[in-house]
Amino acid sequence: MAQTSDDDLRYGFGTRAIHAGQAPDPSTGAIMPPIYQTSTYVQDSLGHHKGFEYARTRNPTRDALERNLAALEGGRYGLAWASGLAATDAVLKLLSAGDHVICGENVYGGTHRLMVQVFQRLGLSFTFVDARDAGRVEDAITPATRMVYVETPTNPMMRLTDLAAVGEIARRRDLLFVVDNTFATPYFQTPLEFGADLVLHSTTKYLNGHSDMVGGALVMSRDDLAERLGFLQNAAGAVPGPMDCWLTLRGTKTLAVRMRQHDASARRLAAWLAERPDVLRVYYPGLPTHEQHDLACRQMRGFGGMISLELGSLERARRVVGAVRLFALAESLGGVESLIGHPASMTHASVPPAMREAMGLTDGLIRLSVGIEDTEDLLQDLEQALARAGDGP
Ligand code: P1T
Repeated sequence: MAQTSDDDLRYGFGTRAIHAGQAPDPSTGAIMPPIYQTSTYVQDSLGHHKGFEYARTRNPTRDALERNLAALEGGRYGLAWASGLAATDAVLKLLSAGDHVICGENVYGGTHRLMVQVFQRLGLSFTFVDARDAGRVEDAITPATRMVYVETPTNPMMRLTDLAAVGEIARRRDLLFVVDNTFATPYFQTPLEFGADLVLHSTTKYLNGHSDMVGGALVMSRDDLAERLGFLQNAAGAVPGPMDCWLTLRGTKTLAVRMRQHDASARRLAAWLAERPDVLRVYYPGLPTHEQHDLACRQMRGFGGMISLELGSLERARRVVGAVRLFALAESLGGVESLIGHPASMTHASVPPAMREAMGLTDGLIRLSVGIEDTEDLLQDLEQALARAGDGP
């Protein structure tokens, strides 16, 4: 686990993104942190080494990434993982058999799968609630509850959790509050300031931003959590390799400028889509018609690049994803290139159909990850795809 310095936290976001956690290499002056592609470190003598013993435990490239991510989230400690789900896996390993978790009912399908198909078998129990309503989170608390876990905005319904309200419940009832901040990124939202204990990322997405690796991260300020999660990182070993850490570190340098463009294009596309009669609903927190738009304005500094659309039927969804030319049909999100996905059959296929239907995750829903291509090109691509898909069912 790597720790931020006061120096790292002194600057504005764009400056931290480029400089925090990394200094020119002392031996050569290389401005980029080297990729320490090594499994082990030679020790001077028994019990005497330079702070690095074995690369599962520590790696200097990973240290730099962990410090950088912690500085971006405004936390003291960062921990990098082999994937976003490896980070979630570590968070759940903070608990013991018999413990209960309250989870937002809309989370990434793989998060739901990990909870229900892996950790439930090991003795944890889960209640999935509509976390748009903080009251429902509080009502679900039992004597065994230890953790509240939410995504905000959620994947793919773009629902929000009131971070201050749930943060206050978690503090009062002594529960760990975990927030998956993958969709918003720290550029637009910093959950630690609202009382979250742990911020989780799939760094695969916006933080890396170039769709060329898979990774995860946790950021926190509490010493006890940093110590235990650092222990778990080494004990269970789901660590990212140095090359992937380096790619993520290169990605975060441009996070601020990329997020500004994702956000600007998504706002424009969402407003345009919302006017079209052949699009039944647009889910985007930046739209004044989004039912939690006011909350978005209170706890977010922008709305990001993810939009979901209701097209009314599986057939129309199929035609639109088949007709786009620039948007690529693929899982994942947050890269510079625009992607289109069908959550019901792709990212959320492992969520039981009844649960999907109940939250509006229908077979007619498609999800856009708006990239940073020219906005007009993206708009024209969607326009021709919707026109070719027609109005029919
Ligand atoms: O894929 P991985 O790096 O393991 O991250 C899992 C994860 C965690 N949290 C959120 C909000 C996510 O969206 C994801 C991964 N999501 C996709 C692959 C997707 O296309 O939605």
